[in-house]
Amino acid sequence: MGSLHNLPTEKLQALDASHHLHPFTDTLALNQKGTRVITEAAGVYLTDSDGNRYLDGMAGLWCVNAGYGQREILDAAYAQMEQLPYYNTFFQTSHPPVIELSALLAELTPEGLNRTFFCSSGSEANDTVVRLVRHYWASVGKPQKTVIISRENAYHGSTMAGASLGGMKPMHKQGGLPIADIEHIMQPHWFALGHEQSEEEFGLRAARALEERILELGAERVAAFIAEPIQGAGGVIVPPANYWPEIQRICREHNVLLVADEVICGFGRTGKWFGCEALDIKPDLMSVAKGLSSGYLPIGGVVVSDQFAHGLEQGGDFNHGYTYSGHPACAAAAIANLKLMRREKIVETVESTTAPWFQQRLAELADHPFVGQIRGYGMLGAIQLVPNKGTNQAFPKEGDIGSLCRDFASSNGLVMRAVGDSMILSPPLIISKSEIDELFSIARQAIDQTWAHWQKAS
Ligand code: PXG
Repeated sequence: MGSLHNLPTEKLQALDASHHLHPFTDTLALNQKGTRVITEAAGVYLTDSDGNRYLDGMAGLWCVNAGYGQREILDAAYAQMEQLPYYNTFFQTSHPPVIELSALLAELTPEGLNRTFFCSSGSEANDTVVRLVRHYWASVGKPQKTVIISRENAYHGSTMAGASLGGMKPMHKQGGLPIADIEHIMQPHWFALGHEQSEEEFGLRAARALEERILELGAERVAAFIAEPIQGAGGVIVPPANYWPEIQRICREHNVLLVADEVICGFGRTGKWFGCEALDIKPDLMSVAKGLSSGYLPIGGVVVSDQFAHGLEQGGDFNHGYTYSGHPACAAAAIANLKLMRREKIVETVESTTAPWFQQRLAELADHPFVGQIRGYGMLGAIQLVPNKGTNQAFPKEGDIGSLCRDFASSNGLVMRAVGDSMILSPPLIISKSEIDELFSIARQAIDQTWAHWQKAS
């Protein structure tokens, strides 16, 4: 434990303000307000440096699937660090944890996806995807297939390639992105974009945008389509039921690889091990991270199909890799996490018991006068706040109301994320039914408070 652990909150905040640059943050604004300093966690609860307790409705950043304080994950990482804290997987070497994890993933991932390239995060996984798919097509004699199609409002990470694949305009603006040969099509967000059409008509329209772009570019130039089965950071956007089957058909017909970004959907979040299984998608590649180790140590990877791996083998050296590809302690934590999830039947419990309860409690918020739409799947939920119920009209300044609701929630003891004016939930998968009740009672209270504030102000 660090030596600063017992400092008072103001001292920690002052040091943080002086020396720490935070991700996705307006530094001046944050430093005026001061950070919330989280000091410990157990199960689904966090504690801050003032002793306040919060139900973590976001599982950290959509990652602590097994919940906090799982002793066997800690023990596995510690034991591995004692035996072999680091060795690389370059230059014809390997080590037992990375071998075991690769084999375990092959057991858990959908049929035909049996090999994994390791890295340390979801962003690195998606950078690896870009290099892998371009090298694959060059290896099988189609080097002109370089374009990767993604979607507006997708999130695929913060590295240059990850942010380029992502469809977040404010990210593209900072740093001259996207990099070359990345294209974006519309997202399947019915509430925001297709409200005047039926959900089915809109689902087809959103999927056909992919076909139109492939035809515009020429299929001989298109390497892959990448998408999250359900968009997470974009606002928990569950596509219409006919979207994915149509995407699948289009990729097959035009010989375009299908990459599922499972960084959020993977490892039980949807009630199946992978979002692909829940939505019946057959990807050629899957990016994974977050829930792979339940966030205990940083690890990610790209899992590829046998057919893809065989193609790649035709291309000789793949000139790509990270010092920490398959890091032994991170691999050991991931193995322990996956074994725990499998033994405790955490994914099965989500599917049969806790996710249905979570979705039922979430759906009850639909009749709140401040709620315009409920989106949800498995242990993912979004509560879309609107000024005029029955319309998809936005608030005058996007995000202010969402942030206010988030702040009310945290004052009441719940971490709930705001994406614009959608309130987002993605709790640890070990959450119990009574903890789900507690979560929704605080969420409703926060929405009531935000609504009261809005009515007074307008
Ligand atoms: N793909 C998806 C689908 C993600 O959600 C990444 C890739 C990148 O993973 P890394 O490990 O490089 O962060 C993510 C990450 C948020 C939030 O505020 C979401 C993510 C990360 C940080 C914040 O919702 N998702």
